[in-house]
Amino acid sequence: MTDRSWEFTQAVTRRPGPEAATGLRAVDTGNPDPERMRAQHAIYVATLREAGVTVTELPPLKGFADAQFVEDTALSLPEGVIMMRPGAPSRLGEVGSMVPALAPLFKEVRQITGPGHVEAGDILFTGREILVGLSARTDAAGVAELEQIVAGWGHRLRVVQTPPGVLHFKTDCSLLGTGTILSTSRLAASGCFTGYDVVVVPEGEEAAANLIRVNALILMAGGFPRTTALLRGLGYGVREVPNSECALIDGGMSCLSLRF
Ligand code: CIR
Repeated sequence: MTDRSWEFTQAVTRRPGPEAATGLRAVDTGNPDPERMRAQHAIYVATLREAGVTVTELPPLKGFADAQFVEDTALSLPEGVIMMRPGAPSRLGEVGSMVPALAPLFKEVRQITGPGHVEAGDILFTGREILVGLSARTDAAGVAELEQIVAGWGHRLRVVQTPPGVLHFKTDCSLLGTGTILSTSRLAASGCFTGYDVVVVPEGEEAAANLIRVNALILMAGGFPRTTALLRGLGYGVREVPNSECALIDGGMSCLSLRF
């Protein structure tokens, strides 16, 4: 068990391909521009490197429009990696392609075999426990299978609820540091962060809640000036990464990498 679960030495990312234009989305506000998405993705990867991690970049995965959101396919823990079983049928096939990339990097590789589903966008490892939000993508059967695996590694798992209409649990929250969570007010109101220090995202900037703390830096999507000012005022080192294209298909900072 580590309390500094925001410290990382490595990350895995996958470059978006031309098919990213057709990625899944809850509300259609237009297709992302794959060329611009690639350019923004390159800035994201460069910022991860600035934060001090070694990044393994995988090539685009043909036939999978959402494959750049590698986070959803695997949960990385100090003991090993657990391959997920996405609840979105079009994303199930992404998992197999991640195994050969991840296996050499982890001591152990485990697998959610089903029939349940879990996407790691619904999982927040705070260092002291693993919070899993039930959602349209993550169900009780999947969480039960996950719990068996992580309990074997000595982790406590707590089941919580992803707010209705929100894609993933981590769409609405992030780990800012040891014992400190950034959350939307709608999620914080559920009481799931009792015992943590909670920083609430300013109203109207809810989409800023999905950020990543990587060593001394916070990577957050650009365009949320009040959240940026709030976090800088609290003493965090913040880097804004342009994310307009992934945002069109419901993707944020955490989805774009697997960190360990
Ligand atoms: C999806 O709907 O699966 C993708 N378009 C977005 C996935 C975002 N992933 C995440 O929040 N962890």
